[in-house]
Amino acid sequence: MIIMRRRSFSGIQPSGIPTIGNYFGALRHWVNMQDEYDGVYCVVDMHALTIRRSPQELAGNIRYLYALLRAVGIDPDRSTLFVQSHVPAHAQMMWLLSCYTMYGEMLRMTQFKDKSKKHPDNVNTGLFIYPVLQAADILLYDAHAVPIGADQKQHVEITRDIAERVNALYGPVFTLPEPLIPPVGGKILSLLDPTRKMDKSDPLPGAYISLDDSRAAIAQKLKRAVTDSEGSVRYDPEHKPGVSNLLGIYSLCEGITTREAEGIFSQGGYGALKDAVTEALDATLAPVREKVACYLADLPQLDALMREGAEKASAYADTVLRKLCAALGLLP
Ligand code: ATP
Ligand code: LTN
Repeated sequence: MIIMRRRSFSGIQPSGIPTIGNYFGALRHWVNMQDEYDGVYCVVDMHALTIRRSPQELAGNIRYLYALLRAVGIDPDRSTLFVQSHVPAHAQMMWLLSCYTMYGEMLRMTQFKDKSKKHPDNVNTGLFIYPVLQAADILLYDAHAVPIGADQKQHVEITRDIAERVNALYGPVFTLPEPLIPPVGGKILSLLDPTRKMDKSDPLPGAYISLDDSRAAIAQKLKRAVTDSEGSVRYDPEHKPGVSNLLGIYSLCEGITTREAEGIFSQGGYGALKDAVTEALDATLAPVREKVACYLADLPQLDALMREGAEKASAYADTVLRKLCAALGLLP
């Protein structure tokens, strides 16, 4: 008997080098979910075009991110890993879905409101219909689960609304996806302002640890990480956000609870905690750095892997696109 595994789909923008926040909040879950789900993971390069970028930098970020996803453990035997623009069905599906998405619905999207405030000189229509492309990504693969951070919940909800609208009009074309949000604790905070989330586009590089930071860079950033003047190591996110963030990072690296981490460091000072976090992070990231370097050292091979991923993804996406076209009355 063949047991069909449920499918998960998620995407990440090539908008810079991911941080340990992206890793612990998203990528690590994608890797762990592979045991249970048939994973489809995507470098969403077309989404990244909603903000002006240097073409050379974007091309470099796409390759880096693809190599990184392989390096952290997205396994091509259990998952499909591809670059969005390599599968034309995404753009085609987006147009079809845009005819079933209301203007007023897009106006309510908080990410659109935030990003148009952040880039007032470039409020393009791509930014406005960004969620329709995201809906196309998800619906093309019949995804049941979409692992994302809390900031993306609204986009999965609108995807469900669009899918339900089409299904109600034309019969069961789409699978309805569910957002899968990791329990709290997966939120890594800025090292310089531990009341805000760590963000790869933070203007201050000292605020985040990138997945390609060297041991020396990690040590230097942690030395400057904001703590408090109390001097005792306790896990108390409300009153001691900086120290609690460091304990959180340590526990995620070591696979222990924050209470266990607190027990290890309760007798020492902040210096000892920062040294141990440096050690733990470097041990987690060094193998990733090495693997990424291997992939990037052979670009023809990396491009061949991308092509294979795109072929695998296209085969599935094209069947769902054809199913929708037929339901709508478009001729084959
Ligand atoms: P940008 O700064 O370019 O807007 P970002 O760092 O916020 O990006 P995204 O590329 O938008 O990250 O997100 C990729 C995934 O990583 C999302 O699922 C998001 O929820 C998750 N993520 C991002 N930052 C953190 C963080 N500090 N802690 C936990 N998860 C995070
Ligand atoms: N909007 C998401 C990236 C993204 C995505 C997707 C996530 C694009 N398409 C499909 C899940 C499923 C972000 O900004 N993190």
